[in-house]
Amino acid sequence: MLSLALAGKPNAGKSTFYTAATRADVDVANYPFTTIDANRGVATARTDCPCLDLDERCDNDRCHDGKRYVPVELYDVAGLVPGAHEGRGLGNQFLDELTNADAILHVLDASGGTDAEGEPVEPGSHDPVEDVEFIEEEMNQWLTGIIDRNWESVERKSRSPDFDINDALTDLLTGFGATTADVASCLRDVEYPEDPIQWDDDDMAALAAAVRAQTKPIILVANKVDIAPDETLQRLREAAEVVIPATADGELALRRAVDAGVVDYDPGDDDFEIVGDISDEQAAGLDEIRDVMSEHGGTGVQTALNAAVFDLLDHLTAYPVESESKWTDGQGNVLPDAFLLPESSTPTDLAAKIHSDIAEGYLHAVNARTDRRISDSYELEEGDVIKIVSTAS
Ligand SMILES: Nc1nc2c(ncn2[C@@H]2O[C@H](COP(=O)(O)OP(=O)(O)O)[C@@H](O)[C@H]2O)c(=O)[nH]1
Ligand SMILES: [Mg+2]
Repeated sequence: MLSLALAGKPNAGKSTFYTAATRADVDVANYPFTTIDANRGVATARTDCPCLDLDERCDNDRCHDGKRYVPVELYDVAGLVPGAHEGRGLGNQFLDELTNADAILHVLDASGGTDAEGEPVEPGSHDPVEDVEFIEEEMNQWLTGIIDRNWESVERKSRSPDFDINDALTDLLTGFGATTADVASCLRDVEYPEDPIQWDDDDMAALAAAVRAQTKPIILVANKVDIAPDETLQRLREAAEVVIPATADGELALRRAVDAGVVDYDPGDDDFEIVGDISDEQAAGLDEIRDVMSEHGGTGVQTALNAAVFDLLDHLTAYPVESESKWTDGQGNVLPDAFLLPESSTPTDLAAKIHSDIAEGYLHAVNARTDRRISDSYELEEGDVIKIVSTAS
């Protein structure tokens, strides 16, 4: 499963985001280090279900009237403070936990109500633009330290006649989630001395920055947009490539209202409907959320998850079926499964996701939308419905 991590200072709203996105029960409180251990839960990416092209919507649990929710793993990790790479706060533990993530959602308090150390302060008294690069800088420095501390092993290997710098660095960085291809691509981007003994701190820092960017892309979630000045949002947009305005609190309130049966809302919708009895106070609260949503096209929580999965990580959704005419599995369930795969994945990649036996017995695949057999090198597209023909199925 794809894995996303929520990173940021204490008090930015990570646990609120996590609770809303997974609806798991974690401590949400207004003081640093509430989240001591990594919390791991299941959130979802939202996409259009292929059943929109059928006469009837499918009755899959993860499809709400054509809105399909595909599971992704979400980590709520301990808050990071400046100097974490030197072990400040819960620094190293936090950074270790990020190693498992495919992408990072940097949750930032856009209201300016969290200071440089992650302590709650009067909103507006800290400039969040100063924090935009903080996560990547901490990670870069932390990774530089790891490379530096392990450099001797690379130097030792370099004395061997069949030394290959790419292999040696992959060995060093594999724990960080870097593949041979990642390392090769990073080495193309940075200039470095041939002989590992000649590498200095700057070379290691450049490699660390490249590997971090390659393996841990970051998206900025400008949280607490309900109390953030427009002017700050504007400057955040200038300071970061992708900024998703969000109100994690608003999303959590909506999901609780849905649970209570008083609101009709699907995560990622840009509006909601009140369908039950609520107090005047609740109505006023929901009105405020509605105003924020209409300004930003929703609460931003689902938007951020989607941006990470579909834009940052370039994934697509494919739906394996047994029957290419009915789009069902063997039990008659319509569109039973959805898999997230990297762009340019092929039917054999999908087969491997389903089961190793299916992949081993792979014969060919059929595009259920066209009823045509597709080649092994066919590149899957978002929303493809595919029958894998395998000796194992
Ligand atoms: N106004 C506002 N407050 C929020 C929002 N999201 C979270 N908070 C509040 O910010 C505080 C810290 O949230 P928490 O999720 O514990 O932050 P964490 O330390 O990053 O996990 C809590 O009081 C939340 O209720 C939001 O969208 N708007
Ligand atoms: Mg927390």
